[in-house]
Amino acid sequence: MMTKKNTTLGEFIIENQASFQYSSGELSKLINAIRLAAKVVNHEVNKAGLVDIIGAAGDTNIQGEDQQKLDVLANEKFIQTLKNREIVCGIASEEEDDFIQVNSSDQKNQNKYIVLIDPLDGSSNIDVNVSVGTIFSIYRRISPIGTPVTIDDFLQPGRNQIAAGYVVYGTSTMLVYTTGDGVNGFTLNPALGTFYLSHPNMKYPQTGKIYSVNEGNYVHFPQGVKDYIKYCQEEEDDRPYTSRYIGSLVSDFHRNMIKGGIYIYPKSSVASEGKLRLLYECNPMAYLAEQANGKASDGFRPILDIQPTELHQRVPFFCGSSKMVEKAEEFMQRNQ
Ligand code: P6P
Repeated sequence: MMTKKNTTLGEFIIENQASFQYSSGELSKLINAIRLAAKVVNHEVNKAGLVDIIGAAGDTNIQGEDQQKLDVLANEKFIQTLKNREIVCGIASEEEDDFIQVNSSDQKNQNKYIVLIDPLDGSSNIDVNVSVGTIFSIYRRISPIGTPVTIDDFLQPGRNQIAAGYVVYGTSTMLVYTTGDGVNGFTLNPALGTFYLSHPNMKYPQTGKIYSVNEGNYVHFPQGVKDYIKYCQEEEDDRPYTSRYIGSLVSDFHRNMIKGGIYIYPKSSVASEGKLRLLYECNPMAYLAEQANGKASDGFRPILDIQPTELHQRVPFFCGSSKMVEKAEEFMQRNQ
């Protein structure tokens, strides 16, 4: 794995393409397509605050088009980019009720990859200038090449992912991804429009002192989560921990991977399976976590081992430093 800092993402992809099993260059083209879409969305996200000023004439932009919500725009940009480059046979998105069949112009449909995306996670944070993110997950199709994709292509367990990653549109814009050989982070130089390898071989610290959970829901949490939160707040050993909750999954995940920590979105009496989606939020983040020596579970079993049953199903999510996730699971199992 090439880890020389300041390598560009393009150079990195080429250098490491050979290390990817069954490399046919398609995955590299796919990562490049995501890179391009990320730059387009980054531009829109960064000027979001100016829309009211630019679009002073009301809810239309200078082309007279209806001013799109950014998550709708991000969804369209990622889908359009993936379709135009003819490298996938199917796409699923948080913004789309059903999966999208992608036919090739030669009608042979020889493409073998499918992509699942949350095009702009946490988009409600844009109005208050808090960072948001794009999350993506890539699988090889399991139905025969050349035939229409089926729902089963999308309902594969997360363990089958061949690549996953996120873009965090924060104080700087970063693309962080894995193809199964570790996790690498690339920072966008906006002046050049180039991503540079800034965080090679990212690893979760084995433990940490940060816990990320929306404690406003405390009264609704299962007893095991309540007990773990109280454990984090006790004055003992390396505790009390620090509570940090941005309300943007990719941002909380990213900070915890660098500093050590745990993110929890549990089920509750008001959200029977939690809030986060298995296929395009929890599975890709769980794949990244495990590739970075972290852990991700639903409180009892690894996220990546869950057999999906529906495209938009939700699961409880415990993710971060391995020792912290294991401790939280102890409290969950004690109260099962
Ligand atoms: P709550 C954003 O809507 C999101 O999907 C995640 O990015 C974030 O961690 C979570 O939901 C925040 O949800 O219920 O705490 O506001």
